[in-house]
Amino acid sequence: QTLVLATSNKGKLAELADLLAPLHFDVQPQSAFAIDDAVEDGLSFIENAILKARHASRSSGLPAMADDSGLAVDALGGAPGIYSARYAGEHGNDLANLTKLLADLTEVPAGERQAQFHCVLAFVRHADDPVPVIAHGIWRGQIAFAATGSHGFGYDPVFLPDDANGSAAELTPAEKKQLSHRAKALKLLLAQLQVTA
Ligand code: ITT
Repeated sequence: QTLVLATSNKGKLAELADLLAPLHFDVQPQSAFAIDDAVEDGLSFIENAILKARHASRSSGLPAMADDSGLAVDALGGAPGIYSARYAGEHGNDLANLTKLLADLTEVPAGERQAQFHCVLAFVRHADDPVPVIAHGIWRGQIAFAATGSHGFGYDPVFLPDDANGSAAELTPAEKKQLSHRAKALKLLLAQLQVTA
C-alpha cells in the first residue's frame, strides 16, 4: 500500500523512512507528488499533524501520514512548542533556532533545564477521513549549555536525553531510533493500524 509522508523536513523524512523500511508500505515523500506545504495554523501538534496529512492526501489522492513535532522547554513555559521550526524567525533554520534557545536559557541553571521532544503522527486514509489515527510520543531530557554532535537534525545537538549519554546528535541513527519521540509515536500508530513487521 502506498503511503505519502507529508513532510518537507529532510531529517524527519529520513527517520520515518528508516522506521517504516521493515514494513510493507510503498513509502513516498510528498515531494514525489509536488505537494506544496500546508498552512500550519493549528494551535496544537495534533491539529497541525492532521491538517498536514489531509493536505497531502488531498493533493495525492493517497493515504498520508504527517509528523508535527517540537521541543517544549519547562523553563520557557513549554516554548518553543508548536513554533519550534520558526523559533528564531526563519522557518527551518536549525542553527538559528538552537542558538536562540541556548541564548534564552543562559541564566537557567543545570537542574532547571528540563525539556521534552513531542511527536504527533496523524494518518488519514483519504483527505476527508473522519477518523484520523493519531499517536503521540514523548522523549524527556535537558537542554545543554552548548551544542555537541553531528548526527540527527534540528535541536538534537542541544538536547541531552535522560536515557542517553551526551546529546541526541551524538547518538547514531540506529541509537536514536531506539529512544526518540518519533520512534515511540510510530510504534503506537502502527499498533492502532494493526500493522506488524
Ligand atoms: P514539516 O511540517 O514539513 O513536517 P517542519 O520542519 O516544518 O516540517 P514542524 O513544524 O513539525 O516540522 O517542526 C518541527 C521542529 O521541531 C523543527 O524545528 C525540528 O527541527 C524540530 N524537531 C522535531 N523533531 C526533532 C528531532 O527528532 N530532533 C531534533 N529536532 C526536532
